[in-house]
Amino acid sequence: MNEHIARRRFLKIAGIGAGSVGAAAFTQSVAGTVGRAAPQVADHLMDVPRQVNAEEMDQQHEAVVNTFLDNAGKDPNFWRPPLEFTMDGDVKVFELVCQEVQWETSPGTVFPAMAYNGLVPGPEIRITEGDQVRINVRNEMTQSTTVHWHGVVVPNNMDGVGYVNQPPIKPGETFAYEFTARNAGSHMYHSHHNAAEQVSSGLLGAFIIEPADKSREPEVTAEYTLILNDTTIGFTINGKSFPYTQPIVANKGDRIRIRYMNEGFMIHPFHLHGIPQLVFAKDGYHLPAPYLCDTLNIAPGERYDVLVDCTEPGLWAFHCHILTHAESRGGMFGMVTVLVVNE
Ligand SMILES: [Cu+2]
Repeated sequence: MNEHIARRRFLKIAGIGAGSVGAAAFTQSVAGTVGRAAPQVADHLMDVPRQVNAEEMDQQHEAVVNTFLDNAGKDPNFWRPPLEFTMDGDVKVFELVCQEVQWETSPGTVFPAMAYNGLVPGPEIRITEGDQVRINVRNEMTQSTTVHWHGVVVPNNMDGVGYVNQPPIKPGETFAYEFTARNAGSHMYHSHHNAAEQVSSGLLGAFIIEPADKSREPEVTAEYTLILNDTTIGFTINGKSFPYTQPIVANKGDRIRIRYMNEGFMIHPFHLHGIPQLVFAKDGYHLPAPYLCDTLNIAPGERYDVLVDCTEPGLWAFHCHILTHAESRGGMFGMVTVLVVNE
């Protein structure tokens, strides 16, 4: 890319704000082919025939990047706003509804999916250590489900494994999960009934418990949660595949926090170009010795918290480094986004 084009692209998304909050209820527009089967890696590798010439291949790669730039800032739910709650005495009450939906991951690619409150992943639930919570889970799907609070210390009968801790929540039923938040950190919630199908189809979300003592938290300009998923609806970050992922937009001098969560079946080594990542917590627990890296391997079920000091201006690719999760002959796809550092 020559300098002129690079500058134009940089300006195109410079100035887009950090993760939007307070967005209204999300309505997923279904523009493409409904019910398309999950694309295999081989399909992606072959989506540009081998006989195309270099110019045609390059045009397709450029078009995908341009779609990403054009879509920047246009998905207010990509960085999930925290779920609203009501108070019942001292208890914070959240409502989750499980539904079968059609979910578009990238332009024209729509999958049959499962959603909490219409979103894949579900809404972020964010509370504080010591909070008493009740989460009412209503099942409007055609199969039973449960919810497991992954990483969260809960009473045994609230752990959400079908027939181990509770009978499954049958279609049409509601189950109330109640507990007090005891361990701060970056946690998750997901189905634990027919979970291989239900979690990979979208029944997953971030469950963040902020520490009661805020002095334990690093000071940051902004924070972003990247939930990784694979298999049933393809390689996704927060339910979207490149070019429908969103960039992280920061200013030079900012310090940002990224919470990684892997809800997929595969390991995803996340590589940030240009700037190292300081890993300071694993599975919600602070590390005794934080460490720097440029590629962080995230296994299924794991969460990592990292800090990025945005010292280097420009557009920095940020992607899974298993390259079949990120790029094909047709251009970048799947687990790819960009960190934009404005001068
Ligand atoms: Cu990957």
